Amino acid sequence: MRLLVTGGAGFIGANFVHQTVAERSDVQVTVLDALTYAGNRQSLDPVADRIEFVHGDVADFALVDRLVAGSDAVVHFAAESHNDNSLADPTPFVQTNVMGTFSLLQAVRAHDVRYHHISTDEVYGDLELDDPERFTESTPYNPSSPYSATKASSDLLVRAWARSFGVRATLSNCSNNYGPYQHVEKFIPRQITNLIDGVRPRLYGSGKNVRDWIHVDDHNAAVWTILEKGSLGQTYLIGADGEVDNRTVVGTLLELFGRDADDFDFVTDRPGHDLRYAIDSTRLRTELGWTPQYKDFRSGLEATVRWYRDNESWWRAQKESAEKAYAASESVIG
Ligand code: NAD
Ligand code: TDX
Repeated sequence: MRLLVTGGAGFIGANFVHQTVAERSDVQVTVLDALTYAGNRQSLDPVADRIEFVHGDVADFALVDRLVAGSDAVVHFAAESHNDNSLADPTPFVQTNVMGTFSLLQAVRAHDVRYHHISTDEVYGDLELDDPERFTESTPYNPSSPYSATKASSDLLVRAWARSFGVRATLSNCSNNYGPYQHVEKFIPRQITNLIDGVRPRLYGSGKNVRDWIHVDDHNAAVWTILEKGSLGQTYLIGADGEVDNRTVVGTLLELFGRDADDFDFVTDRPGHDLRYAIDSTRLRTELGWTPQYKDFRSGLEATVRWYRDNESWWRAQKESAEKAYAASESVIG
């Protein structure tokens, strides 16, 4: 199988490429990545001689058409992915997440190529802390941020191309991922690298916001399950029953670093900050037989801390600019 992976130099995409190369010798991987601030060629170093890398933009119709024509399937990870950045400047989010997806859809339509679309649980908006319902495939879309609005838009394009043009597409909406190679702007790597540097972790608002954490390898195993066994036109929610509030995540990290439990700062909240995400992944589990392998969040976090300690050369160059961007909008409130 010739597989085109967009965004393969990013966090989830790079882990997907590593997993694919390690487990599927019959798959020939081509990565298309624009190497934005979030993309890192080094993330693909361990598999560099086993894949083809193309430096380019998913919104470049001519390039995408050529690459898709030479592929049997596409997995589309490439996106602008950070909520805080989308609040500062939504422009690249509309361009990459909407126009980039449009460009891929036109190409897979023209060449009748199988397409899997990577999306997020954020398209469903948020839940109250005590809401007994979790997100399912039929929850109405209700995005809050420019990031989630552009991801929702891209999902709707995929659904329309599947229905109206018969594009052989599946979609997945996953919850918050953690693991190696995640950019230091994101919550868990930001706090881990702060702690490595002896800086206090920073919690937005009350710290009561809940995210439904899943290890990146479990997400990627689910993507392969859907590629191989999913029904065309169908959406699958991916989640590992990993709800934890942000305050607890910081508490666990402080413990792992041997620091005092109150050794953190509350800072200005994110505007429009979603309160809680929670995924019901029954369809994926019962219809396709997927189950997560990482069941203990604390030991998953411990391994992730070890990875950041052991791979400082991977993240160090980005730490200062990420913190500078936060300093512009963030102040300590408690
Ligand atoms: P990331 O920001 O770490 O990586 C994104 C990658 O896409 C980078 O390598 C970047 O260079 C590349 N890219 C950006 N714009 C591009 C363009 N115009 N053309 C080509 N490449 C471009 O993101 P991530 O966290 O790995 O997320 C990957 C996908 O998974 C995204 O679609 C995101 O919406 C989705 N997702 C992420 C999470 C999460 O917790 N991180 C959860 C659910 C879904
Ligand atoms: O310093 C911080 N302090 C803090 O309290 C940062 C960076 C974040 N937070 C909070 C905000 C969220 O409640 O932590 C939580 C997680 O924040 P992010 O890592 O920015 O993730 P989130 O906004 O939940 O979105 C992520 O999951 C869904 C990914 O970035 C998206 O790409 C994905 O779609």
